[in-house]
Amino acid sequence: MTPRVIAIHDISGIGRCSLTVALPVLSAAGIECAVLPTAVLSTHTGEFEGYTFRDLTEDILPVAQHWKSLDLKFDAIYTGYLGSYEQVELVKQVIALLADEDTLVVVDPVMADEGKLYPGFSEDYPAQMRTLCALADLVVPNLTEAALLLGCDYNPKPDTDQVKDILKQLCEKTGSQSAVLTGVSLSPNTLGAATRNAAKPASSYAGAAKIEGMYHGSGDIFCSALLAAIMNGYTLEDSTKCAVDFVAECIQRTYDAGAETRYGLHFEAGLANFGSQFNKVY
Ligand code: PXL
Repeated sequence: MTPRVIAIHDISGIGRCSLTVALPVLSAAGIECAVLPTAVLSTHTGEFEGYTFRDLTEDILPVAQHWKSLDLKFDAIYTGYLGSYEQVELVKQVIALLADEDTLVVVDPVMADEGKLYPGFSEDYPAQMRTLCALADLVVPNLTEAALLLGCDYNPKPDTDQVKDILKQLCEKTGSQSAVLTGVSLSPNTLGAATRNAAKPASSYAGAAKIEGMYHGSGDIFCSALLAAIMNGYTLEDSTKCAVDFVAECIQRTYDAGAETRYGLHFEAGLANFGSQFNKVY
């Protein structure tokens, strides 16, 4: 059977993030992606002024209840950018309604980068996000989000031991089974992600050649590719490597195009190749 994932994010029409990357990346990997949009925006909220925002909070539970009535099985529930406290509460209810004991719950606690909360999030949002992480099998924060979840200072360049400690604390303090920490640079010329797997609590690291710059939506592409690989039976460590490589390739293509980074990563030309590595023998 084709694995089925619920992706709970906003749709930002321009900017290649959230559902406009989760859907194509998961589909290319042979995964059915059931979308549960939380809001529709004209663009994402970083580096754009005057964007429109249509809130879909009222639709979240009715959509989930309809899916429940169809008696469907969901192999994973994947949450990303959520616009408010209320949406976090509703997503917890969606998980309670639709996840069974085999459903992998993946929380990307999208709220901050480079030491700062994204526009529109209040200082107490991280504590709320932590309550959602408590329901997760896997959390996928960047270094800023990890610091906010743990209530500690943001360190943009942790060393190997500090990375291990952040991962351990993420699992112990949020209650998530496993964690993948993104934006980790363990040597001057690499950037990648570190992993702590509940099944064998040792840390691992995957890096790729670093290109300077802040690329919008790269976290969303990373987490979508990570989940695509996991759903195709890869281990957490191999999935992390696969996602790091895919994001690095997309960043290189975007850089080569000389594109404005707020328009997101040029991932499209790499999708067929990304998908072709999976057997998709469902
Ligand atoms: O890429 C994360 C993201 C998703 N959705 C919206 C955003 C952002 C980051 O800024 O603004 C609407």
